[in-house]
Amino acid sequence: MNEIMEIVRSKDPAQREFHQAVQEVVDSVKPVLDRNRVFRKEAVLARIIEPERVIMFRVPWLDDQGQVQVNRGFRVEMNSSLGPYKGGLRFHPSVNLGIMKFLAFEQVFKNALTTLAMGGGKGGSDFNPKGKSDQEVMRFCQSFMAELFRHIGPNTDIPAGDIGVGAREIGYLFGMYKKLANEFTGVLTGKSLNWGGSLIRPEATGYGCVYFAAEMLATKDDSLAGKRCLVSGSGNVAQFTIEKIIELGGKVVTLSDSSGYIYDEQGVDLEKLAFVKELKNMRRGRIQEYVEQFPNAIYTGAEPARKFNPLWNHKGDCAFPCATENEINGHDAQNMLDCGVGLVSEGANMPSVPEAVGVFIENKILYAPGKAANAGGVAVSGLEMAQNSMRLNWPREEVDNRLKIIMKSIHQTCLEASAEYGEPGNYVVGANIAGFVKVVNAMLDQGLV
Ligand code: NDP
Ligand code: 2IT
Repeated sequence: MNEIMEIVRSKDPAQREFHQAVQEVVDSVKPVLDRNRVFRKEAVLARIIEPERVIMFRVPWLDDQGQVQVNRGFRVEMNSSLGPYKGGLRFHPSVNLGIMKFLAFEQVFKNALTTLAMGGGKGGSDFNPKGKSDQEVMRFCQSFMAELFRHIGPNTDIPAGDIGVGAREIGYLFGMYKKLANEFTGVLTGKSLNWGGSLIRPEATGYGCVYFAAEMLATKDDSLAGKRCLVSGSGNVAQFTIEKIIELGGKVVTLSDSSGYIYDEQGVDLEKLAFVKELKNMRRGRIQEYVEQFPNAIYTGAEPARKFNPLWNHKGDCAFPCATENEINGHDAQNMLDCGVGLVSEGANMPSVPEAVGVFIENKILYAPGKAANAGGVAVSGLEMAQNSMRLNWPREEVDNRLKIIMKSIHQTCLEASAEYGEPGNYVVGANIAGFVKVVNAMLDQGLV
């Protein structure tokens, strides 16, 4: 195990997020390898941490001033033992190969947990969509796809959205793919409804994250009704997490973006949520505007140098981090416990640093890691692929029911795997072991490739 981590670190010393994601899985699966000589002999760990293929490419585009801009594009095809590579595209200035590899690695285990036939991948660019015109975003997406199209396909690799990639970007990317491939096919998920998208895909990650929380609470004969909830982010995942919490009777008191957060003691209701959706999805504004519209709320600007994030220092029962990786540090985790938080369900990928995860686990709160709790998004992407293959569209209730069944099954799988390996109730260990065993068995069936 130590040797594997040494290799991971020395081969790619700068890829800290990737080291972090691998370390967590390595720690979790140690008892599996101890019990299984074949896994050790076949060097499954060394194989699973190495991407099957990495594509890096130049993305040149012209801005509205006619200036040439150059970004870097990525697609990490991590593991295809369970199905074609599947995973989102992220457009954010922080994107680099280490971030892409951590996300692709997490995606492999997440997709395995969904019960659907999907391998894992991730891609994106260091392009920053903030402040860009629709025309600039379109030219960027077209240039990005001009290279990516030769590497993807409905049975090869199926990208979707992530941070900075929503319905607008998926539309431009799809249009360019269709032109280049001369094929109308389900090569991307998260498409708009009237040209191949699935009902519930926009809602799926947030809804699924709340369904998972409800499953965890049900193990304690509890529910979300009356719970005070702290939510971070205000994008796709946060918006539909809030919508479902409200529907199930909870009260959401926080929301954020990268500039700061709002605290609304009266709670974010459906009317306020509609404002947030319009603000973020249509006007692409800042969350600070919330307090101009609803003056009872308080806005606090982000200060990265601060030891802890005050968003996580409000009285609450449940927390739903839905912004980005490593947004909860050890201080934040301790503050959350001191404020009464007894459940954390991660909408974001790897939002908690290892120290924070340690605090949650030691204190035995209900803690669901992203690869289990946010799997609803990619699961409904899998359902979108199924519908595309059939050239049919399922009604809302059908997709939502399937999503509920999948989240329930992931919850059960995590509990069973954690109990089997002597750590009952530890969803981190459960998710990592269940995902790992499924992927590794498929890899071994398919030989040394
Ligand atoms: P969006 O782009 O829709 O929203 C992202 C939100 O997070 C925005 O509020 C954004 O603020 C904030 N944010 C982004 N980066 C940072 C940062 N460095 N610091 C603070 N805040 C930040 O993305 P999604 O809602 O789709 O994604 C949110 C998280 O959920 C990500 O971790 C993603 O990987 C994960 N996820 C997404 C899925 C999906 O289906 N979309 C599926 C599973 C997981 P700002 O507007 O200022 O940038
Ligand atoms: O992190 C994720 O699971 C996603 N961004 C969704 C991926 C997908 O293919 O729907």
